[in-house]
Amino acid sequence: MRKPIIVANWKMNFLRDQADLFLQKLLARLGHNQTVEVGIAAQDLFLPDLIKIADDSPISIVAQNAHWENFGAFTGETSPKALANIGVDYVMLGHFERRELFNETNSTVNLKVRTALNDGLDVIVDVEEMEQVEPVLEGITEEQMKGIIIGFEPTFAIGTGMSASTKGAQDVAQQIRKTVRRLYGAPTAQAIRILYGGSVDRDNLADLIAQPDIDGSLVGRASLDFQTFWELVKIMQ
Ligand code: G2H
Repeated sequence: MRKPIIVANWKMNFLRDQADLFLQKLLARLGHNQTVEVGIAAQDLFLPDLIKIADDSPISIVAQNAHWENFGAFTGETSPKALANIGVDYVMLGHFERRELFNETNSTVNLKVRTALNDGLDVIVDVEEMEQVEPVLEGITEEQMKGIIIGFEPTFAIGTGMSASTKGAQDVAQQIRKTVRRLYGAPTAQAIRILYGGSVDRDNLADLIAQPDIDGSLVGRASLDFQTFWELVKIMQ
């Protein structure tokens, strides 16, 4: 049984007080509900505050990126070991915007995935197409796959208001699961969580998460308004 998960990808939005208040409100509503995992992917600056606020709650705190080295002369970068050290739960790697705007490739994403897992961070690794799954997982062991969630975000749906069709999203999620089965065997394929992202909103979430191979969602724009995001969490419950 795979636990559903919804992740708010705030991208580079909010100021500190807004981020803190959002999470406080979310905690107050969510209580200790454990039927759905809720993740907040925030910019690095906000993470220490959010970790403190989410302490001892079912909310997971997610970084939006990290480097593939832990220490060294990499001005402006964030160390995955430092993220693990402050108590971050997951790091999201390979998001389309990282690939498109910051020249990340399957091979740099793969390096980052390997380092993050070695540092004890769980990873949400994003792909825009099926073909990216194998290269970003290269060298990851069956045991390490327990720390991986795969996010599928088709390029045309990212921030456009045009989600993939329910059937289209399910078809790709099923293909991804088949690829994981071929690479790691049936138990890993059965256990891994696959998320859909790309213009998820109140109108499409229920149908998407009803699909057998979609275990949750990554939500960008619709996660910036508290009430809207809360309604999405309720749909997931
Ligand atoms: C895709 C998604 C969140 P949005 O990037 O990861 O954003 O919901 O705005 O399409």
